[in-house]
Amino acid sequence: MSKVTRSCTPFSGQKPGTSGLRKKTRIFMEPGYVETFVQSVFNAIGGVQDKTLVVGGDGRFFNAEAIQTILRIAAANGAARAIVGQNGLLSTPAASNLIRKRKANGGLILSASHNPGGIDEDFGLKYNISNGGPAPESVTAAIFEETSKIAEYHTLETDDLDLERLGEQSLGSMTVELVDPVKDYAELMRQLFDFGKIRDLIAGGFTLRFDAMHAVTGPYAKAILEDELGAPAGSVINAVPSVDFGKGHPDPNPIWAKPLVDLVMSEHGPDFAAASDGDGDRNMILGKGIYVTPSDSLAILAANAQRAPGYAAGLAGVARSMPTSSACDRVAEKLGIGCYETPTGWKFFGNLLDAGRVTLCGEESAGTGSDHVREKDGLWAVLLWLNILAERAVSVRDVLEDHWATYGRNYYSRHDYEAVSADAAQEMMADLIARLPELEGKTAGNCQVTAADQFSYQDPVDGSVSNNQGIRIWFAGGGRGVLRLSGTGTEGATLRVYLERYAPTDGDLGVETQAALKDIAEAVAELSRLTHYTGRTAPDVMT
Ligand code: G16
Repeated sequence: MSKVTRSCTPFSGQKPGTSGLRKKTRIFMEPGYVETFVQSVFNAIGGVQDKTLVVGGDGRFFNAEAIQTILRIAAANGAARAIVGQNGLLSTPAASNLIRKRKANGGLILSASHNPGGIDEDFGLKYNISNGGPAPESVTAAIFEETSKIAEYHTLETDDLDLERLGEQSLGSMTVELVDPVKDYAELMRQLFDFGKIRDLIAGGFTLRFDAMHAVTGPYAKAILEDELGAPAGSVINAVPSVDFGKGHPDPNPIWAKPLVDLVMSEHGPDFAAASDGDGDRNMILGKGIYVTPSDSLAILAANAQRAPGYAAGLAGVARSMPTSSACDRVAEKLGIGCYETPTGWKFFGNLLDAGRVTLCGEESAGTGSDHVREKDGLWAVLLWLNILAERAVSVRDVLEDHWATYGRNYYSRHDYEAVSADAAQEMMADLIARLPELEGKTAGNCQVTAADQFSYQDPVDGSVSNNQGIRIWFAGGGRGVLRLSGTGTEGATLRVYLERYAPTDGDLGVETQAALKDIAEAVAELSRLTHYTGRTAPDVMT
């Protein structure tokens, strides 16, 4: 086994987006691509000499091969230890937990999240820092800077490791420790929730279905929901992770998890259903005959978290991404706790969590989490919901309707226009930005604009500023439209249009969501000249 230094030239476009580097798998498979990116990460963080790293991914195509490459580079750069999930598997929240629990210096997580997997689909790689959370913008900017000037990388010439064998192996002078991906995570969940109560609920006949979408949460959900909490075998479906997610799209939303939605809407649907994504950090919550929007789910969890032992002391505060509905703001106000509005990207919650300013965070993109790790956590959200349902002994629908009756309802939907020409999308945004100052007072369809701006964020902990984080348009009556371009797509541009309208407690709380938002959707399309620029008249996905 010998250490070698290979000269290389930079690959263009190794720029981390909303959540790490995401590209087509074939791009990651180009000779030297993973090597240069990983070496650039190590260069940007001051090297990995004597450091401990956690490495794992969602099991998609090329996961295992990329892990072998990462381990060689880490060893050749002098890392002391790599803690790796058996067979290269670690859900994103489980990786975050391991970084924290084992006091690792950081971690490399391989995932393109909810994007499909396969040689012609997507792959991703991101670096998480020692708090267990995604690297902040200062670090991702330094990584990108390194990728643009990299001239050599260090690696080992050696055979592949056996990623199945639990325990320690040596790779040069680095120790590689293969761990059970589920054990530590399950232990953490046991500390946060009343497993006895949830077990009693299920034993009493409460039925549930969890769709792991052929992705990484399968083993976690089986171990926790079936083996430990007593849900009957078969309650967790699509539970075996596969490299191409069963040729599916592991995105837990009403479009891609439609069979689950159809099931809960049917006569024989379970009392509770949920799904998680490729790497296990997203969640979708459903009850008999009802879908809970991620924004409502965050608000409901914030209002009820104290019913779970891990949150019995109350919440320090809550945070949500800017495009997420303001439903949780109303809960924070009632609880008299802080509420923060951050740009899209879980990395922006890290400082608030570390500083103890917030306990719960969430996003419209099906992400909810707490200070137990520094990533969003799909199964955690499911367990918190189950704990609340066990305590309140009412249905999901009752919880939701009771919430609206108490706080009013924030009607909410996101419309995605996928694989739009990147140039057209940029032009559309630039045109709208140029016209922002003149929008106030304008009428579009049935809506009148009251204000419009671009969202900027100043981190209250370290003072860093992030500009250009999305266009906001407010309408008379309290409606809002937000437009931004996704930072996680791999093909052209994905335009996201976020729509929201508030109905007070004495307003109409039972309208169909898209009907409630129709006027705002039309106004936003008109003001942004969406069809003119994109050629689209309807979104590809509505969540
Ligand atoms: C990532 C980020 C989230 C973000 C989501 C969508 O999630 O961690 O914070 O909300 O992408 O981002 P965008 O709108 O830019 O596509 P994940 O689950 O994909 O890692």
